[in-house]
Amino acid sequence: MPIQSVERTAAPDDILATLERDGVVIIRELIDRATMQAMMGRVAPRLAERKTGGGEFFGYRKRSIGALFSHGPELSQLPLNPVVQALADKVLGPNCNTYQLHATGAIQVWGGGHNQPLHRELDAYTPFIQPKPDDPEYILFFMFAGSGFSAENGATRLVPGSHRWPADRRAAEEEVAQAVMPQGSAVVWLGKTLHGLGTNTTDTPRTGLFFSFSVGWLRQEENQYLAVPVERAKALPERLQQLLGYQAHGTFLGWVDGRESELQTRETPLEMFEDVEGVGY
Ligand SMILES: O=C(O)CCC(=O)C(=O)O
Ligand SMILES: [Fe+2]
Repeated sequence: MPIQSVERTAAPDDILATLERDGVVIIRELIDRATMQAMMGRVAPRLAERKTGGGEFFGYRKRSIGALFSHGPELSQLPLNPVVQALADKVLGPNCNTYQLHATGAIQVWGGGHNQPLHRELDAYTPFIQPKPDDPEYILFFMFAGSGFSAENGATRLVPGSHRWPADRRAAEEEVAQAVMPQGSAVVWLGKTLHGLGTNTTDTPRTGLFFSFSVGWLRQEENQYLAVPVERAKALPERLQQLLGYQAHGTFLGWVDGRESELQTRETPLEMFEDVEGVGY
């Protein structure tokens, strides 16, 4: 089954319906090309400093960087995009008080490697969390096409419908589809959807800019406080600071001893602290 794609002007509820049905959806040209070129201008030099490698799991021909939002102000637009926020609100909102950035970066696939083994974002919690078809969603992943993604250059391979599979079901090759999409588009998938990077058989690299969100009570995959320390985070938009984790989840997760710092959220959690006795304030 091919991956369904929608226009960026599609209603978020329609995008959500496809995402919930298939576990994956492509939003075509969500970011315009000029903006994506500006973002690429920030990340491409950083990727160029990295060695090509990644071992067996990444097919030996990968270059990557993390801490995506510390590489330039343009990049902040990605997680703050209204369509991105609407989807995250709908998918993760019911399962937490606040969701957070989980992992961020850019990943480049060069020619000559092999397909990455299919895996799930949720696998980072193995063996403590097993993917179960009816569990709530804990993770939502966005991969933006920094270059065009084609079948030949290693577009992400995904298995539509696999978010509803038992953990041990293996995908047959004919169940795998590729996220072929023009530059600036985004492929969005759920934490339980099987996926992996594809093989690049061309002589130009494929580049993706990615970030995921997780429910705010789960340990973040990338340590956001070290990736974007307070001094750097201060320069970012307030909503992005919150998404990085500079906010509490409800009253009891993420508090800091008596410090109502600039970077703790100014909204509900701090007000709630004033009403709660015995939590260090
Ligand atoms: O770059 C891609 O297409 C997917 C990468 C991926 O799934 C991973 O690195 O875990
Ligand atoms: Fe992955």
